[in-house]
Order: sequence, then structure tokens, then C-alpha cells
Amino acid sequence: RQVASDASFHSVTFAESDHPRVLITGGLGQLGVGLAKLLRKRFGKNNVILSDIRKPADNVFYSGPFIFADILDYKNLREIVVNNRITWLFHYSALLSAVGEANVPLARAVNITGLHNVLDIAAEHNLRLFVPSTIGAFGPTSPRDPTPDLCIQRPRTIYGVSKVHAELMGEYYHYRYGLDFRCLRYPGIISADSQPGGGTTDYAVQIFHDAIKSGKFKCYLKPDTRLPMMYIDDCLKATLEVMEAPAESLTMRTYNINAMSFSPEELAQEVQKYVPEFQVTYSVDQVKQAIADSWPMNFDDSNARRDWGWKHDYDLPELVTTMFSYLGSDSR
Ligand code: AKB
Repeated sequence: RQVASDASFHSVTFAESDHPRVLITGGLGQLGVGLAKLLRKRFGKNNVILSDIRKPADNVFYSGPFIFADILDYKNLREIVVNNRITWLFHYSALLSAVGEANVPLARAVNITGLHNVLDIAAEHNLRLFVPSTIGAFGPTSPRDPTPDLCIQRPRTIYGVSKVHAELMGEYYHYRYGLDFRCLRYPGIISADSQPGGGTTDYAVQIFHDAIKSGKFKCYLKPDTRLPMMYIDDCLKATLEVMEAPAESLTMRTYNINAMSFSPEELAQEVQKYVPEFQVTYSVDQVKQAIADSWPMNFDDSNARRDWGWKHDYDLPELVTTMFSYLGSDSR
């Protein structure tokens, strides 16, 4: 089968044409570049388009197709989906918890209006749609230890409210219009070669950089604040797995996924095994602490494990070993 490809970025080979054509929105955040790398390995480089409203670094630009896409511009997004024959969309554009509290109108626009655009375009063009949700979709009245998939969700951040809205709207579009909506609630994600932006769990990434650079870290959460966490490779693996899962195996459309839970003091102890002189001081940020105190401490992901075989590879010791081997503990 020869596929006409004038409107796409590169010519499409026979083998590549049988794969999904993927668009990733918000692709220059913590997860998009890693996801694109994983999907390109599986579906071919030119079948995965990374998009954002920012200019990518040269290495990102040259590693595969990149396009400007503003999710608040409905026509622009629709044009991209049509012109590139997109069949799968990973919707990563969002303001995270802490930064959302600092700019509620922008968070509302990006996380809610942007989602509406994406849902309509996905439904209209029959796309398979992945939207990440989060531990932040729960709140102080949810059971926190552990937090199951189905329970009270009354988050107190605009981020959490927008993610509950995304879960409900996606499921509504699924049942009402047949949209193939798939959603995972991510824990805090820890990555070496990309930085998170404006979350409450970001300390668990920064701690590695500071340990290597200065042997010191000032933590904005109290030492015993326990939160669910995951290494990025597990997160991306789960994302691809749930998108590839046969529809009949999914008894739900929104799943918790988890790998580990730890507190800053437990993480610091593990870091000390690599940087013995490492010192942590605590200077609590009240906004972030209140957010963390309202979130799950442990996450029950038994439905994901049962329905589509979710299994994490990284616990805390493997996570810390991997972070130090990436960031280079001897570069101190
Ligand atoms: C945040 O801290 O806001 C995010 C999240 C847990 O969703 N990392």
C-alpha cells in the first residue's frame, strides 16, 4: 500500500503506514521527549510528532518530527490532526499543582478549555486518546492509605479539579460517543534527563541534582511527608501498555498506577548511600505542604495489575541507583 504523504513531514514507508500516527501535546514537559523516544522505537520515527508552544532544544528538534501546536487554538490543533493523519493523541499539556495555584486563570484555560478542544477533536476524528491524571485528583476527604481507584475525589487544587474533570469528561465521551479514552493516574514521576515544572513532588528530582552538585539539599516538604512515586521508565511503559491493551481487557477507563511510596527523609537516607556527607535541611513551603498533605500516601493500583498486567520495575533502591548512574555521582 502506497500512502500519499505530501501533507506529512516525511515520506511514509510501507511498514510505518501500519502503525498508529501519534501526536504528543505539551511534548517539551517532563515526559514528552521520553515518550516520543519510546514510541518512535516501536512505531517508527516519522509516525510520532512531538508538539509544544515552545522552541525545542536542537537535539529534540533533530531527533524526529516537531511541530508548533497550541491546544487553545482549536483550528490549529484540528489542522495538525487532519494534515498528519493522526490516529493516537497523548495529551500532556497541563499546568501542574504548585504552578497552577500560582496562576489559576491560566491553569483553568490550559487544563480545562484545552482539554475540551482535545476531546472534541479526538471524538470527531476517531482518535485513541490518552490523558494523564494524577494522585492530585484526590483530596483530603479521600482515603489516603491506600487510595483506591473509586472513592471520594474532592481535590483542593485547580490542577486536581481539572484532572477530575478530565477523567469524567473522557469517560463521558467514551460512553456517549464511543471515544477510545484511556487515562492513568500518575504518582510523582522521577526522571534524570528532564525536569518537572511546578509540581509538589518535584523535590524528589531536585534532591539528586543538589546532592551531586553541592552535597546539600533544602527540602520544602516536611521529612515524613509520604507520597506515591515512580521512575519515568515505568511511567512511560505503563502509558504505552494501557494504550496497546485490547479494549475488552479494560474494565475501567481511568486507572491508578503505582511503584513505591517514600518520604523525603527515606529518600535522603537512600541518597546518603551514594553521597555519605549529604545533608538535608527542611524549610517548609506552606502551599506545597498543604497540597501534599491532601494527597494519597499509598496508591492502590490492583485494578491495573489485574486488567492489563501492570507491573513496575523500579523500587526505591533501583530508582536511586539509576538516577546516580545517569547523573554521574563522580561528577561531584
Ligand atoms: C505534581 O506534583 O503536581 C505532579 C503530580 C503528582 O501530578 N508531579
